[in-house]
Amino acid sequence: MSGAEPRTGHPGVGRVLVVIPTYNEADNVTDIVARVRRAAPAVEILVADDNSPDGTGVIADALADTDPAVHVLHREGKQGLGAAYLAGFAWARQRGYDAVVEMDADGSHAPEDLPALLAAAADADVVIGSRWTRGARVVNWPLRRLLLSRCGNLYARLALGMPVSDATGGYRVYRTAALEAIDLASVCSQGYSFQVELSRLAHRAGVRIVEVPITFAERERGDSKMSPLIVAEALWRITGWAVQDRRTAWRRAGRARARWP
Ligand SMILES: Nc1nc2c(ncn2[C@@H]2O[C@H](COP(=O)(O)OP(=O)(O)OP(=O)(O)O)[C@@H](O)[C@H]2O)c(=O)[nH]1
Ligand SMILES: [Mg+2]
Repeated sequence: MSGAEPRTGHPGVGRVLVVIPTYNEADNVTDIVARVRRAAPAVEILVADDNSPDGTGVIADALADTDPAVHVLHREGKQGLGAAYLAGFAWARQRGYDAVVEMDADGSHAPEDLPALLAAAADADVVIGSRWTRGARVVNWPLRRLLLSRCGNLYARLALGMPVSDATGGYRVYRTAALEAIDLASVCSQGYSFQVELSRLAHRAGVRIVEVPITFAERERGDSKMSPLIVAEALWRITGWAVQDRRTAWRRAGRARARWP
């Protein structure tokens, strides 16, 4: 791991760290790092690798050796996307970054969209790169993935009452000050539901959430880590939070009624 160097950062946002979680992304990591560096030269990158058997971490180390804006966080083993992001957020907060970006390594989140997300972050606490807002495009996704994402987002929005079109999307900017307002210690998700859980916590914390349209493309190289287990986790966690929210609302309503003579 190399240390963070003092930099001026991105105008209006400050020092930005793009956290890229990786597991077996040897075919993608070099390209994604180069694209981020080209698209947003003022930001830094942290590759959070879960000891990928395909040597992704070794490739990332070589990139960090030649570029002081690239850092690597080596983790012991595969612990899920959520855990990798939480470790990346903690790394950024310990080093005084002003904002962190979530970005997949597989090219689905175009680094070329990053300047638009960062521009929106100048007036927001959380920016979500949305696939389901006007102006967004989804390229080469099979119908079953489109349906899964649309239905998952509809369910999350209705069940949790969040005014967010892409609560499962994983291309985001968080101001670190907003992360302080979110109870990260309570986060329990590992897969997709991590994004929904953070959307919910941000919404409940009352921070400013803005959505920006992105062009989302299916990965071209490497294997997806998506699994039925990850979908199942999202489904039961969202349902659990919805039940919990309604119970809390009923209890509050009950207490308010009891106060009336
Ligand atoms: N560090 C770490 N990264 C992970 C883990 N699981 C997935 N990732 C990374 O998280 C990002 C998203 O994973 P993907 O496999 O692309 O999952 P997805 O985008 O939901 O699925 P596809 O759309 O099919 O690609 C990629 O950069 C992965 O390498 C994990 O357990 N640990
Ligand atoms: Mg992907």
